[in-house]
Amino acid sequence: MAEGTARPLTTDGDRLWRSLMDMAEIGATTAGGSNRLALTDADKAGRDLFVRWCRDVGCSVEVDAIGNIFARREGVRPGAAPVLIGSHLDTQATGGRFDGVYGVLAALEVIRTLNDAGVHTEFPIEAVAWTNEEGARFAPAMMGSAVWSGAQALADAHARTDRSGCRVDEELRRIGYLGDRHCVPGPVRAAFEVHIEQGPVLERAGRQIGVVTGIQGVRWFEIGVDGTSCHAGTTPMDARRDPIRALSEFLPELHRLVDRHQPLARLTVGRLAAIPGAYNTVPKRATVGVDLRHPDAAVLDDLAAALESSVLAACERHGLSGSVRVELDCAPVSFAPECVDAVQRAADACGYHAMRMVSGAAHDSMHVARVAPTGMIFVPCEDGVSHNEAERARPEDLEAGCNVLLGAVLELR
Ligand code: HGY
Ligand code: MN
Ligand code: MN
Repeated sequence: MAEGTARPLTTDGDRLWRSLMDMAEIGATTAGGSNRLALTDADKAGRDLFVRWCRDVGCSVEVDAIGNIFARREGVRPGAAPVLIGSHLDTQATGGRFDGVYGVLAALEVIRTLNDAGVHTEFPIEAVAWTNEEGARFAPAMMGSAVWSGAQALADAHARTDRSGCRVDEELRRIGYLGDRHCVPGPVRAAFEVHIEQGPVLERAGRQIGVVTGIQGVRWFEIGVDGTSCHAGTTPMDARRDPIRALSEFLPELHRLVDRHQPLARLTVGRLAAIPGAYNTVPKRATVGVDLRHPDAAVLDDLAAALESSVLAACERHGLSGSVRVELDCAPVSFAPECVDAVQRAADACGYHAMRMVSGAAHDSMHVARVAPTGMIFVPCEDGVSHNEAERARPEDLEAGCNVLLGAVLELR
């Protein structure tokens, strides 16, 4: 901290931690993680708690037609466009206590701090909880921010179903979050999201703050291979049309393809199913869910093309019919320099060791950045572990990230 400069306003890290632990009680798993899959009763309970806390600090709360929650603290300049700060409350089924929820509760802590300090900003501040960021129950991921930004049609999102056939709109209605606010962005001054890094970069570099300059591209593929179901004991091997024969050829090929694009390319096969799924019946269909990522859009295109030809060629060799459907397609995003610089200045003013970096994980800010100047702030998580019940973050790092979020917002006033 330079001599003579006023100490920046800081947030209450203990209060933030208490809020995080209170929220973590909802959907707590026995292994110490969180399970608040989107639009489940646990997600509802988390949403209700967040809404109550926001109303307790004087925010007006609106919910839009895809369930995004906007908790508004008024500014002093009538008609000024809001600054959005937020993230998501939904988790993976075996998620941690910080992914997403930290960004939502840090936004609330910023509002609590401004109230305590009697600080009024010209613009309104809206703390946001985006619906279904994870895409773990209903694909695609980042659904709420996608609909809000115009990247996905509301009707398409409403019609998406989970594995048991429940529709998004029915579940939103059931949990009381099928809101009447239109899913259109309106003017937004800027947006910030603070999040755990979910990777090892900050921890390895010994830095407390990540000044995020952008997010790598991500694409999801739903691969289907159709064969013919038949008896496992009586059907000769050369008389079968077994979809698993194609999978056992193209999956190794996809990994070899990505191995040739290291260290940046990422391939994850997170969903596998054989239908009907009996030991003694050759499957009539096999489905594979693939997540492919790369920071360079052109390379991601090449990898996607190679994936599709590998799948279809393997099916052809075995006389099977194959399909590759793109379930999610988010191009790499670069954040607005004014927001990146505001985050940097806020980190510098607090005296934190910061570094600039690109996000390996996807975030709602990918969609928000398409309609408003956006920035992100990262803090380390232990061993970079996330999407895992063992996800851990240090209270002092969470407080530091929250202070930078507050500082970045105040940089704009
Ligand atoms: O998929 C992602 O990168 C995010 O963590 N949901
Ligand atoms: Mn997240
Ligand atoms: Mn996540």
